[in-house]
Amino acid sequence: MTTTDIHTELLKNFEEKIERGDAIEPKDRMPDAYRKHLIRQISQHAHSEVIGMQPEGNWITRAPTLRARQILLAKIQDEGGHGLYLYSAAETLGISRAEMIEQLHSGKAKYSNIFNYPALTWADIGAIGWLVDGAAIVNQVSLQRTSYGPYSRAMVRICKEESFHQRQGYEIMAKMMKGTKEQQEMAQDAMNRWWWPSLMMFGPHDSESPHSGDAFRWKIKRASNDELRAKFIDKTVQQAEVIGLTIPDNELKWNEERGHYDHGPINWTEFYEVIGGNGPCNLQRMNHHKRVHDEGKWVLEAAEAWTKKREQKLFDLN
Ligand code: BYC
Repeated sequence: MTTTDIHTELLKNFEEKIERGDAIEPKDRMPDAYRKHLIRQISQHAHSEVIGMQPEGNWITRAPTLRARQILLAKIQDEGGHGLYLYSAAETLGISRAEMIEQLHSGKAKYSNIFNYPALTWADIGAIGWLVDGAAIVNQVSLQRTSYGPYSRAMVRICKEESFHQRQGYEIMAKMMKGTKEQQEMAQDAMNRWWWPSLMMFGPHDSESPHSGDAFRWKIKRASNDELRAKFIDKTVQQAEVIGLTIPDNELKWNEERGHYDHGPINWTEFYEVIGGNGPCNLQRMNHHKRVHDEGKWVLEAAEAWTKKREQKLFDLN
């Protein structure tokens, strides 16, 4: 067998596995492009979870009640945990955590557009939980069936926690809508500011999505950007109606034929500006991450020194 024959045989095995719906595991042979595609997506997903702690973290000390503070704190800790599952899943593909952080700091790796907007009021915490986590769940439920085993298993655990997050946000919004006129206005204002960026979370329209072709061929993506966006809109419109919030889109209308809501145009210029580094909070988010990363270096160094010492002890005993 020549090298080319072996290569063709390995590729055939991989494609048959994908076709049968078998999970691809870390030690399986896989095309380099599949590995790179997953490293890009999973690491960006991990960075989103970690950077996403910032806008919410800003409100821990200002939560209106002790109960609200405890719940918010628990939610933010969950997001940190999600980041860790995902960094671990990406590491099984042959990239180190340090390399991923380096790619984030250099701007090579993206993170979700949504975390580059400020959380201005307590209602924003409601909007983040309800809309942002709500959008994330719709996306992540479909990723539970993604073809890479460690990613799909991480998604199963993450989705269980996300549904609590979504309810936490919805509860805040529902409570504010039962409150004073000022509280109702605050909730509507948060809705107005977070609605469109939440729709952008699903990525560009399918016709403009360069990675979707490979993602579908390899069963990394199980539903398209537009399909998931439509699912999110359909369920959120109902929820907004129940608590009396208005979706800030004059063109929003049920389309009987499609079985989905039609919506107004999304501002893709804003989306590309934000993911290109020019959103309202990109600089703040990145500077904060870099500063905290530097300040926490001693923890990593201490852990490494301890491991080295322990290994030496074991060696001496043998
Ligand atoms: N933001 O070809 P496309 C959370 C980029 S966090 C920024 O459609 P793909 C939470 C895309 O990367 C949940 N960039 O890409 C945490 C690509 O650029 P590159 C985060 C975006 O990968 C704390 C280009 O646009 N969830 O729940 O097929 C507190 C073309 O896009 C975005 C995930 O990360 C965006 N929104 O599809 C609260 C889900 N959209 O890489 C909540 C996992 C697109 O070539 N990721 N881009 O430079 C995915 O499912 C897919 O990667 C996407 C994009 C659907 C996001």
